[in-house]
Amino acid sequence: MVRLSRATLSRVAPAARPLAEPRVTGVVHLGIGAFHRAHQAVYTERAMAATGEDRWGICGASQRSTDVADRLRPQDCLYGVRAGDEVRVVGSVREVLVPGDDLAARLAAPQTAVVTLTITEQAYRRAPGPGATPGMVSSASSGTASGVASGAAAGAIGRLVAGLRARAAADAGPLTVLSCDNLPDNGATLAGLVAELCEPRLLGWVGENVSFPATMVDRIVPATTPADLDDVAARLGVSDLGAVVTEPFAQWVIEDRFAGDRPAWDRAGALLVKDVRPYERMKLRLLNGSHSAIAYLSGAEHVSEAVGDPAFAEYLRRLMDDDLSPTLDGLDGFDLAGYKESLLARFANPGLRHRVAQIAMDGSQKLPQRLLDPARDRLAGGHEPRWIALAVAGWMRHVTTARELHDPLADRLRGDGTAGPAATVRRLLAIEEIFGADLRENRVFTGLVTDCLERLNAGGALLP
Ligand code: CS2
Repeated sequence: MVRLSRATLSRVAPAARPLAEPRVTGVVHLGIGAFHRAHQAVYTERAMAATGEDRWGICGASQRSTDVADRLRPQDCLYGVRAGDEVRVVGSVREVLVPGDDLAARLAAPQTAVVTLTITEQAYRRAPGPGATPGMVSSASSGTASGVASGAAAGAIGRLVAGLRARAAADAGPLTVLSCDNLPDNGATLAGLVAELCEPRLLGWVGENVSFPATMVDRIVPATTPADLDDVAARLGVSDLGAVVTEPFAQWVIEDRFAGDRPAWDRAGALLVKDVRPYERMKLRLLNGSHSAIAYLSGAEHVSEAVGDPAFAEYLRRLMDDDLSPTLDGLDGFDLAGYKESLLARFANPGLRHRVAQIAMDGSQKLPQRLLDPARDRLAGGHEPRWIALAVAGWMRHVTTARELHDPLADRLRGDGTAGPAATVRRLLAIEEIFGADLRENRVFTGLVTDCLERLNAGGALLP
């Protein structure tokens, strides 16, 4: 089968061809994985289609490997997105960079007006130290230079700062930097980490020229499998090694605080608002929190199988209703009950082969904002967040028993496998980078998690 490219596009059904053919690169994206290709790249293409603009092509950079470049470059950066039964070739990506390419030059180009990032939670990690704070990310912006993140400095955020330095030197104009990672206050968090890596002069320039709006992004995008590639090829009539498979649903809420020009994402369905926080909390806690609970408790291989089990679906309802929803505010007039039902329906989508192992990765970086912050809120109100405690105990069982543990803190999490539940809970709750200094002191929380871990180890049912 011939490979997808501009030259072979004529073989693709007209309705499945790109909506736009940008001639200028206006957006640089750091972390061009499947999620970006199925989310921001799609919004950006639709925005261009809605306005007829052709200056919002995307230059996507990979953080570590050449895999995406190897797949997309031979295809002129075209790739298919299948959502439900619909497949369409997306045309917004113009270039893919690999580590070592001159990303700073792209960030310094005057036509670049926006930088988006999907670099995953762990790229925002701060090194433990005097400036590091419990729950790391949520208060990163209030840290001091002594807490500069080793990961952030060496990784994507360091590369972003190098690009800002080049842009300042070129006097190339204002820039908006949009974190699209699943973190609370992702804009301010990123701004704080950037500030820690800037010398005073650069910091002054950033303060005047760069904004870091908060965003909430949502679309379930499982890692692409060989079977997905075969399926998309059969539907498109050309082979496509860059294809992604996702759900029909997509949501993007963006704080309306741009430093300069931007694609008309509002014309593509994105919501531009004054305050993202209510949406962001709702999504991080209800969707991502449930996802993590599924990953550590269900025992299923795929999310859809987990929620197909009525007892497990009932557990998720209680988790959302009793422990997570009461911690949300600012959603007056919003149909929260409908949102929760729609989450269960999205999770149940049998067309999405979403492996729970994918969600289970990097739990140490996900737990704080998804489950521990709401647990704190409930504890502070005198409540017992027992469904959250169960998910946390599930995570503890996972990190102490998993054959392969994919987590930046793996070495500290594993343990020797001989400790009983109480000792395991004590040892893990002492890791301040995850649990802060407060949760281990909280008798209610410690008791709940210990009970739950005992119950899980004994093979007990999730619901009493
Ligand atoms: C998931 C998210 O892998 C995970 O941790 O919870 O990637 C989730 O699918 C997305 O945030 C959905 O928007």
